[in-house]
Amino acid sequence: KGWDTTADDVLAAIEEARDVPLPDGKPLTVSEPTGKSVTITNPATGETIGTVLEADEATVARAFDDAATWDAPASERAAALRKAADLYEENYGVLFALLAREAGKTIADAIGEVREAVDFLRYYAREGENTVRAPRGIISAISPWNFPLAIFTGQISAALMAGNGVLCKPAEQTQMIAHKAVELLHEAGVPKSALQLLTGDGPTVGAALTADSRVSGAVFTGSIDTAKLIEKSIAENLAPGTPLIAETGGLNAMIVDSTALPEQAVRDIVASAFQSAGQRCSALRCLYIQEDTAEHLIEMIKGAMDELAVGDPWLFSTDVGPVIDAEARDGIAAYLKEKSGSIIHQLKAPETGTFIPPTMLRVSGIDDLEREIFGPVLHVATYKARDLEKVVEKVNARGYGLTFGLHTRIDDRVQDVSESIRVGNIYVNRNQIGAVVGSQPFGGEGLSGTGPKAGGPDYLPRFLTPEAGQSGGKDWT
Ligand code: TXE
Repeated sequence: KGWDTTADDVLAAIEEARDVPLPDGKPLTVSEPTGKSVTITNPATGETIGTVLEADEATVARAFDDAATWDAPASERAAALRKAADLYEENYGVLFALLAREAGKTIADAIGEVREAVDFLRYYAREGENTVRAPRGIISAISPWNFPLAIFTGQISAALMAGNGVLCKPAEQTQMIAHKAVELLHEAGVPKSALQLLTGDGPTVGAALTADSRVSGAVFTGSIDTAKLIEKSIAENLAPGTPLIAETGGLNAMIVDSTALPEQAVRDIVASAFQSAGQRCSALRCLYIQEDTAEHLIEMIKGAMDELAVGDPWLFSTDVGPVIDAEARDGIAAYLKEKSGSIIHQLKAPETGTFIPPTMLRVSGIDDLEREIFGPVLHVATYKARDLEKVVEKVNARGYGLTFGLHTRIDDRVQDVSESIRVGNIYVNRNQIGAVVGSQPFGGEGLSGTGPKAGGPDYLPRFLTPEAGQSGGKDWT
């Protein structure tokens, strides 16, 4: 409880979880679900690890009929979410196993992810405990595969704590883990009518969840293209002003000037680019190094990359696991083939499973990145000291605004760059990695999302009806 668990406990749980049978998934709806069965594959091995019943349109329609807001006092809702946090912790072995086998997460990433999910539950329980404002109604929550437990739990726990009824749809690749999470939330006391899980695909279930006039708000994390589709569907089908919280991708940059401490910068560069196999929306995509120290730093990055162990996510020694599926692998591999002339360092990766070897490419700048490559691929550019402002302008001009990293020992530079860069999260002399629930809320600007930042004080209130005098949710987009 509360993570006073010892390392020995964790090791024992991981050992036990190695062979734990994984639960099959299905919609967890009030009415009996119907649909078709699909198999789920372990990305590291290609083996089938379970089956999931995916909802059809009729199941989604019945879920809307059965959906209800959670009309218990806020203190009762908070108690249930805290109980769910305890249950997540008690079940961490099976959650690790699901994260490793269904999502290809390394053990270190799985541990971090369970912690983050637990933090979300406790954080929103506390944030919403004293609220008196009314919920919006029924919220659709659509989540991605890259944080299949943490983002999924963060979205639904905030909406639930505000008293809404929630219909949630996980990504196709990670439906079993969502199933386990919702089972635990129901066991903790969240009513089935207030939280229904609709396993299924984007075009069927996702689209239905954002086109029904009974939806009062939606929350989404995923690709920009899907965010645009959802925005369009909401505008066409739902009441004017229906809010959408969208968190999409980024083309995240980092600047390392020649006053930076090289060992620290290199450690942070490698973590920011390759942790979670580069499949974090916060991940470093384009590194700018000041020209006079660039060659030395690039050699150091190569050395640090060589230390990365790529392979079986279940081994404690593994740093980089597979990417999520064959489609992702083939897309990234085709990109690397096209850019093969620019590759300056590349590791080896296992032949079986959907692996991409960590790779470093030389580019002239962020302009060379056509789109977000969601994998362990780092682009490196150099800049002259006098061009620092131009680099910042170029990064801003790309229109994404999620994360940005800066390594320098000049205080004025920290201030100048922080003031001019337009992103949601800035990381100075540290790794450029994600959120810390409660203390480092996370979210982007521009093409990266609509805000508000998850894990911060503005997030949960957006699931409540606006206070008197506020316009009906216009402040959302
Ligand atoms: O995303 P999708 P995909 C980025 C990343 C990645 C790319 C594609 O660049 O390579 O997106 O990933 C649901 N109506 N990120 O294809 O399709 C879908 O079922 C409603 C960044 O996996 O956007 C899933 O639950 N919903 C990222 C969710 O949308 C629909 C995380 C996300 O899938 C739908 C993931 C529709 N018409 C991908 N179509 C981040 N920001 O962290 C699909 N979905």
